[in-house]
Amino acid sequence: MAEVVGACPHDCPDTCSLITTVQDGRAVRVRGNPAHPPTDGVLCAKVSRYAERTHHPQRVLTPLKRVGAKGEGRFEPIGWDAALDEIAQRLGAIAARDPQAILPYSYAGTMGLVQGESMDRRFFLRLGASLLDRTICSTAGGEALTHTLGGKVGMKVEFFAESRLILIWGSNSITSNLHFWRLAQQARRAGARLVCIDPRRTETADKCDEHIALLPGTDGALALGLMHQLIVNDWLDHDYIERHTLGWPALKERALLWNPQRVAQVCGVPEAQIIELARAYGTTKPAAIRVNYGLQRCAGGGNAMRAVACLPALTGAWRHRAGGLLLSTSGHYPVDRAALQRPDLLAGRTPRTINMSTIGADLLRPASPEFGPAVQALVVYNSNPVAVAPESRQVAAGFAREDLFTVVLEQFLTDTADHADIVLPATTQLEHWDVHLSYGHTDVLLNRPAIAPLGQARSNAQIFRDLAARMGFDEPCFADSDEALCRQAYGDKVDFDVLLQGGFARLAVPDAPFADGGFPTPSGRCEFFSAALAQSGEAGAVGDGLPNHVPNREVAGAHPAYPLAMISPPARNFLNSSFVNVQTLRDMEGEPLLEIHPDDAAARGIASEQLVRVFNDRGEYRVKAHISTRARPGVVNGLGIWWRKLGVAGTNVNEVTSQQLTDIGRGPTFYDCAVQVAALAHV
Ligand SMILES: Nc1nc2c(c(=O)[nH]1)N[C@H]1C(S)=C(S)[C@@H](COP(=O)(O)OP(=O)(O)OC[C@H]3O[C@@H](n4cnc5c(=O)[nH]c(N)nc54)[C@H](O)[C@@H]3O)O[C@H]1N2
Ligand SMILES: Nc1nc2c(c(=O)[nH]1)N[C@H]1C(S)=C(S)[C@@H](COP(=O)(O)OP(=O)(O)OC[C@H]3O[C@@H](n4cnc5c(=O)[nH]c(N)nc54)[C@H](O)[C@@H]3O)O[C@H]1N2
Ligand code: SF4
Ligand SMILES: [Mo]
Repeated sequence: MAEVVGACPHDCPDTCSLITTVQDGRAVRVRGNPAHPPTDGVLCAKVSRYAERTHHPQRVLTPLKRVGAKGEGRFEPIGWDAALDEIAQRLGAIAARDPQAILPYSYAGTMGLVQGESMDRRFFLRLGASLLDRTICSTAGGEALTHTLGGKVGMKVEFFAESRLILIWGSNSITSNLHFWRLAQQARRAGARLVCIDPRRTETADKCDEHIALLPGTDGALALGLMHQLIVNDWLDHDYIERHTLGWPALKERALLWNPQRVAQVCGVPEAQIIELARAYGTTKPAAIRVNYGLQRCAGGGNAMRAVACLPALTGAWRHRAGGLLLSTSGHYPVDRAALQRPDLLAGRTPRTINMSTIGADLLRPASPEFGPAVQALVVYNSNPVAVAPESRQVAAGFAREDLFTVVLEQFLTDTADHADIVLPATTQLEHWDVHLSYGHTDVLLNRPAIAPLGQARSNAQIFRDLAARMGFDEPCFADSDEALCRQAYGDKVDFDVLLQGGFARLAVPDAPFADGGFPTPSGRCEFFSAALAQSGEAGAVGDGLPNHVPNREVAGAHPAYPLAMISPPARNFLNSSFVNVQTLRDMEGEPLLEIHPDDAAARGIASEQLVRVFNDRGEYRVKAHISTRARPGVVNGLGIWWRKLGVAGTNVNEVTSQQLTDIGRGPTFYDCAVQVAALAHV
């Protein structure tokens, strides 16, 4: 029996410290590390099942070569040598014509710096492949925050426990940020008031003191409405505004256009609720905002995030360590990305960039002078785009192209792996080294392998090292081991011996980072006005450099044929599309569900638990209707993200989502999606 300290690799703000119990070379239990304060000995239900996921009978354990049609998922095992030879030969031939016809596609299946953004990046940079704009989750909010506060920086999560008022804004903490929720409860026991701002009545909303069920995509209007009330009631910190902000006169003028009556109408919530929220925010100290990515998956997501991020500077909330705002802490980490990724390997070449959120359209795009060569080869790892990318009909058609050479590094035969020409078996977190940052706390974590790789699995870094050798890339950086890469990630900024001993190290981050201003923006102030945004014109029609309300493209009730607005937030027992194939977790989720309000169901003759089709011009998916007041009238909630092949009729929620992008950050607009719902016969 041995116990090995590791880190949770998943795309979750909590980045827990794990302890894996190993018996006879097998991981028998994964639990939370009680010595790591943010984890506090507790894991979510999903990762408590990580041993079940790792030793899953359907793990891919050898390289596979396709024998059926693309998408069918029929493969036969081949040896590593044959697999690597074929890939090197195919990629080499394409690269000889134009390496930009090769596209890497990856996201945060693991957030590890080594298995997610080191040897892989070196490989593709050396090759001169197309670059990937990794926008699928957080760039709208992340870039908006950076244009306002100067980086992905903010409150330290532990101090939420001392707040007197917490706005949980666009986040279902119990589902997707469990360890923050513990702190919020601590605050509540000490007398704090919790307010949840979310179109869906989530389990988090149930447990807050108040729930503001605004229409999707109206957060910018709500934030401007709060500013209006702060101004007219003079709940402003004039000294803080004067010394530490930029652009207040112009923002003030805009905010004064947003009286409670107008905001109530746009947001679809009672006027009194807005006035009361503003009073609470304006008069309670310290007040903290836990904003999350749920509000930025729509046309105006960037502007909404900017409007929310202006609020703490108006009231001077930043003066207190338990006041301010937290979206992401990842900007606090001194990661040496140049050392890990080696952009120098481009050697002056400037490949084109392809946005991962429009992969459907881009795989179907022919060569043209503007676009460059058609995509001829795709190497996918740490992601399951066929299930998670918007507008599945196009994504699936792109992946089904017979002339596209597709390699997928995976642990399981996902919807994406089913479309591969070659699948390479990847290790899980229990089988490889890695080092981590977090976007919800401020500790660095080390992940030691607890068990040897299962079957013939290899780590991503190992696979790209092997491919580099096959392609004849002989720069010394292609020889770095996974453990050496772990050390390079932070260089001398983090004491690696501390990581080796305890599994984690704390970053030195000030308790109240902006108590005295000092924002890492160009002006050093909280930038209500952003010159960079005004110049880039990125914020679209309202690109005047000030936050505004940018309405959804697909507003509820606006389209005669598709009158319902659909959002598709994560399911509690899955992590994006990971864990959908873990039986015990799938049993907890039951079936793909669409929550629909009783009035909307009655108007369509939909009975409880009846099979329905959800559709628009982009596509159609099938789910069970769950009649529930968790959905507000006019809005349906299609909980995500099922594997298509485990869903109903081979579909999932992304059949209907769109490839339109956000105002800032080129992000996807999953929650800006008009649909119609119709009953199907009982099956
Ligand atoms: N259990 C579980 N945990 C997860 C994930 C998972 O799939 N499952 N995914 C992980 C990932 S990748 C991420 S990015 C984070 C995401 O976590 P969060 O950033 O918290 O975002 P979501 O959970 O996507 O959405 C949060 C809430 O936003 C609401 N919402 C939708 N539209 C709007 C809107 O217009 N305005 C407002 N105010 N709210 C809106 C949704 O109803 C949802 O309840 O969670 C991570 N954690
Ligand atoms: N409709 C709708 N769609 C959404 C969202 C939504 O809210 N609604 N959320 C969006 C968001 S926030 C995100 S972040 C994306 C997430 O989308 P993805 O990043 O694609 O996340 P997952 O679906 O979890 O898929 C990750 C895959 O990586 C694999 N993997 C894990 N570790 C490793 C490893 O070490 N090596 C290799 N080779 N593979 C590994 C897992 O087995 C899994 O299949 O989805 C987006 N899609
Ligand atoms: S998914 Fe999040 S809550 Fe669950 S173990 Fe990983 S970091 Fe912790
Ligand atoms: Mo995400």
